[in-house]
Amino acid sequence: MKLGRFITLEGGEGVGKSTNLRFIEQLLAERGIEVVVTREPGGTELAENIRHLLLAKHHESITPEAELLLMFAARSQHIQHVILPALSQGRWVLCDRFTDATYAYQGGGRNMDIQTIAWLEQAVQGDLRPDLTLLLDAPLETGMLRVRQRGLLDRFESEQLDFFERVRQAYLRRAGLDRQRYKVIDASLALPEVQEQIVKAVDGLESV
Ligand code: Z5A
Repeated sequence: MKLGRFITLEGGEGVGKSTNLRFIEQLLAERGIEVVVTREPGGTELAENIRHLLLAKHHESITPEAELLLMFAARSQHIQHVILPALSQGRWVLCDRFTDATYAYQGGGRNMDIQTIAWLEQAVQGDLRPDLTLLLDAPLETGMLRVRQRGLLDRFESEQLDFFERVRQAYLRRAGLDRQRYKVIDASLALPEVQEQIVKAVDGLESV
């Protein structure tokens, strides 16, 4: 049984997910809402180990199929041990990336079959879907510049520009299919303006 609300933050590299995750956490706390903040891949001990495997650079290349299955293996642990228990206790869950990232990175970026992703989604999640997905969208150069200023790049961040363009387009396509659940936020604006859009989207969810 699900009582709390499930909010996910999505978008490409450096669009401000982590920054705005902290902002939303504070916003909800001010309204007296108990919130669990978490991330994917990760969120449990085992899932964080899988995250490390996925982000590190290895001598052996990871096949797209292995990457996809590892994402869902981590997600299964995360859902059963963190997300569902919190929601069933009435707490809200705020998650940095979820299955939309799989559609965008493995589906869009790696050109993997969408039906296979949809099958795994159903098998691992059952009916669980986010109540609200904030898609932080910005031109590639904006996010890339922010990430590169940070220093060393992980395995995903080392991909080519056309990979990230496919990821961005896949996100926007999905958002276009369900305007109720997705709110596209213009993340190229200055932070106060980005956060103004976020407050509106979260207010919309609260009043539902
Ligand atoms: N992945 C996948 O392939 N499939 C899946 O199913 C899932 C994930 C779940 C996880 O990385 C990787 O896993 C990810 C996709 C893949 N690939 N990559 N890369 P992650 O989510 O942990 O890392 P990330 O996307 O690379 O996040 P990030 O680089 O940390 O970016 P961010 O959280 O969106 O940005 P930030 O740290 O909040 O902001 C970056 C900088 O910009 C920082 O200095 C801020 O102060 C600054 N900033 C933020 N907003 C603004 C504005 N509005 N103006 C100016 N400056 C700003």
